[in-house]
Amino acid sequence: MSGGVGGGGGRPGRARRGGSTGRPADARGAPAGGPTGSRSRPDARWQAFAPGRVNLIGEHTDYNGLPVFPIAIDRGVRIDFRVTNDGAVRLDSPVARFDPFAFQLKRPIEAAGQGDWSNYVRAAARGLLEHGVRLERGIEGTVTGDVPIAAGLSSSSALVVASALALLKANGTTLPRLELAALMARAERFVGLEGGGMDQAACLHGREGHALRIEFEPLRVTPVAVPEGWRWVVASSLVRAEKSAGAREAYNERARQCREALGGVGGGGGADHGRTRAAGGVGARRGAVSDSAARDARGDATTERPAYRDLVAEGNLDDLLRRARRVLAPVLFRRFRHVVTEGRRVALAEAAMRDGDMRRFGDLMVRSHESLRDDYEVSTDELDAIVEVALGAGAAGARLTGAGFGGCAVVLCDHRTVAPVMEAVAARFYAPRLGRPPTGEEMFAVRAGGGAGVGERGANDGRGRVPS
Ligand code: GAF
Repeated sequence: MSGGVGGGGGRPGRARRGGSTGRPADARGAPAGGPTGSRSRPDARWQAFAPGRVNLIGEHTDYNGLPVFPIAIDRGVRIDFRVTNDGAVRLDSPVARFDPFAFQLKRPIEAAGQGDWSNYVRAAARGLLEHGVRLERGIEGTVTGDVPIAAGLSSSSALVVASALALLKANGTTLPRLELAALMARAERFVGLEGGGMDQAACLHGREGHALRIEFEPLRVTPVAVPEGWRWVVASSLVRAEKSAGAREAYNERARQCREALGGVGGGGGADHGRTRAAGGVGARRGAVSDSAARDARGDATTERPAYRDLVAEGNLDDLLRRARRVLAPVLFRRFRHVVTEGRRVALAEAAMRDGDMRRFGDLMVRSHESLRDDYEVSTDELDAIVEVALGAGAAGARLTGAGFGGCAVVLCDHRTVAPVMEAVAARFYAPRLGRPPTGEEMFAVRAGGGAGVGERGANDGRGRVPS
């Protein structure tokens, strides 16, 4: 097992934090105090469920048009709802800090204040309306869930997708999953994060026992069976990574730097160079699921610009990196090196999983973490510490998952090492910080779960999944 993660300062740059408290943010000890718990809603005939995701490898590659490799998890967001005829959306939550809200399904749908949770529901409605979906009936209901929020597990995309499924059901219509994933990825940018398309695609295409290779331009999803006997453990760094707040600026800055680096290496040098092909592979018009369609729609298809995918496909990565080092400023070179090497690691990791070689998979996770820490500068001391403790206790691999800047680490264990690894992380990471063992929302084992769905509440199979 390769080491070298964690420990000591003096490394190039640390991620700016979304706001570290060093302790849980709600009375129940959840890392982020998400819309958890359940509330009886006797008048709600329907339920939409959308899972969170854990990205196994391929971080900050999606908005650069390179593949990712996540799992949907067996935790998610539920909306119990009834259909209304007044064209309004009215939702509440059992969590006190999430105020009830209402808005009309009429364009334009205005944003609420920054950080307001209703913006994710508004984003879904706005995306559907702009896509030409007629939304005449509304929904009234309650949002609950068990995926910690601001934890890098994509609770926000789960809320966007669950909202879209509820609105589609209320209006008696559907969209193909790929199309809906691409649409919701664009729609979620309403909250201001220049995200790629990973989270919404993973949420809609999850398959039990399978990881998902997600490619962009055009959007494609290929399930890959996780070998028997391997488990993923998720451990919160206790640092919130709010997509709608502090982490957003740092994330968007990375996206800008990637475009600039691509322009430099590709020959254009301008900050905007390559933007159209590096924007995450989520189409721009009704029915589109590819960025080529988006380029066509903007009338710029004739300007062929470099894409990370083309550069990586050119062959020798060392040559490419030598060229990049010559033309890029140091910080842009490091961002560039992360993106292209991470793209390569995704392909190697998928091959390792298909070969059943999960030790190799774990090594690649560690390389990914090191690159995110040193080149992309999105890790934190807390994430590094979890990775170091987990590897020291026998985990096959560990890395930060999601955007970073806080959030969670994902740890790969064979079934025999799950317990010792969790014990070590509890003793060496949580005990000194919390003075108590972690709750089941701070550290937990996850399975690769199924995708989002909507149906009658009675059809719920007991784990939140409903027919699509
Ligand atoms: C966030 C974004 F929403 C994703 O699109 C992805 O870029 C991820 O950060 C980093 O890999 O979850």
